[in-house]
Amino acid sequence: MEQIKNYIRGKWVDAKSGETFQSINPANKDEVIGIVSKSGRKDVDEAVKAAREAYEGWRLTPAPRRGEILFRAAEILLKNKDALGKLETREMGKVLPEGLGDVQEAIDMGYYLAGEGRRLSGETVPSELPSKDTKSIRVPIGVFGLITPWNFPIAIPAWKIFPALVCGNTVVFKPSSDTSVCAAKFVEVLVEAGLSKGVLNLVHGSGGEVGEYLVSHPEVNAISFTGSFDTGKHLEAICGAIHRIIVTEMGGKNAIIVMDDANLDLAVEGAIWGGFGTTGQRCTAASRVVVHQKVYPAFIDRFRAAASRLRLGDGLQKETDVGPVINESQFNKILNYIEIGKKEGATLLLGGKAYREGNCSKGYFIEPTIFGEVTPDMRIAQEEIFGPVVSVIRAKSFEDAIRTVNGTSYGLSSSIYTQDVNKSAVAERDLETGIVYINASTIGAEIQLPFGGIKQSGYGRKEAGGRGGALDTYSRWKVIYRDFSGKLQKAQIDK
Ligand code: UN1
Repeated sequence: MEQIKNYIRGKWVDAKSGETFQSINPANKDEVIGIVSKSGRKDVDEAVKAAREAYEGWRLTPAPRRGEILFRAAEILLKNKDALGKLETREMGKVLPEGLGDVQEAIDMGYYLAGEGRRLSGETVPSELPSKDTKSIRVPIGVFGLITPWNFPIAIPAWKIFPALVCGNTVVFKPSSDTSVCAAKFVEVLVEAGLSKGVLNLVHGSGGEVGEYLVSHPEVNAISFTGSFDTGKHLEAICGAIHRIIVTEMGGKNAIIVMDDANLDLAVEGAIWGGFGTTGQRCTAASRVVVHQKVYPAFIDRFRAAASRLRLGDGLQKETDVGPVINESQFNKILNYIEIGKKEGATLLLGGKAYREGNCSKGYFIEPTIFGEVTPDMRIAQEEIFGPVVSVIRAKSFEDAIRTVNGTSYGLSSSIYTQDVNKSAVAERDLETGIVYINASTIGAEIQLPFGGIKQSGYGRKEAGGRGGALDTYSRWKVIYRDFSGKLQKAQIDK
């Protein structure tokens, strides 16, 4: 079992209180993965101070040098991919291929942003005057507080930490306490890659105590947060009052539209993978499927049949398709939503309860659950459940389907299965989400494109990815005018 410490000013240190908490395997509650330092305000103070002091040196480190460290980090991640993927499965529960995929996403992000260290380009544009040059350049923002969730324990930290670093910011990283061990292993990789002390600091602990204090800390310049809407909104209010930049990414109620001309094989596979992949614990999960009434019965039959074949179990086992959910409070929350669905009058078509067979008795397993005849206003069609529960909604027409998809307070990802090029173009234009997929599920965003949602799914700049989500989020524009005429200003103005 691992002893997991904070990493502050280049040293692994215990929390000042000396207290600890446990990180456990959600597939087997008896297995403790790590004993983790339980931090408080004083630890955050130390970490922020270290990041502040390291900022000058890091800001002035040439961006290509900063990028080289990310390149080395990607190489080390690649070398350790197998072990890290397995650790993800043990600490978070996702099946091993997904754990490996998560590490791969961090590797991709590392290589991609290492290259940005040699670009980080701004613009040069002509001036109105003959002897003046004008340009915009990207500069760092300062000390970034980064708060990450448990569902992508290495990828999402990479989404935030890599661009923050390549742009010249220093970082205080507060990962979810459910995946503290993965977070520490990721920081170890960056340390091995050659980061100098204080540039990246890690503080473990609860969101309410450590996270919130970090967000409001006077020496922090900006925050990036991924998590629930309620927490994100609360943090936005704190930042609004103290004039602090915050980027939030807060989940979704994503939907797949299945039109009457859809290739149903593709649509069913998309609904399975989008609804039950990562046990439904993605902010991009396809928790609603909106099906044209003409193909509703056929879709339901095939979707239910395919979902009933999914095998629950420990994600390290080859035959497992769906792992556990992350912890007891999520487990109870999801089961409660299933009860809400039943009370609201939706038809339970599959699953609907905890799963305790065989070696699943010691974990937080919930059967893949499908509700049919869901109406768009039911709570199970409006609220984020973050578990293996899919609501199928009948649509009268294409327009009705678009209206239903748009009719929630979230706006992260959506998808349409159709063979009609015109309908796909209208969907692309009218679906009110940050990401739209055509003939593919709502999940599977790639790191070289911006990632983030609208409405309650996201606030501020894009969370991650591409130049729009990585560079624009972690740098700011500075505009330079240089006059080399040697003439008085007044003499130059002839307008
Ligand atoms: C999240 O769940 O917070 O597109 C992000 C996807 C993943 C990202 C999910 N690459 O499904």
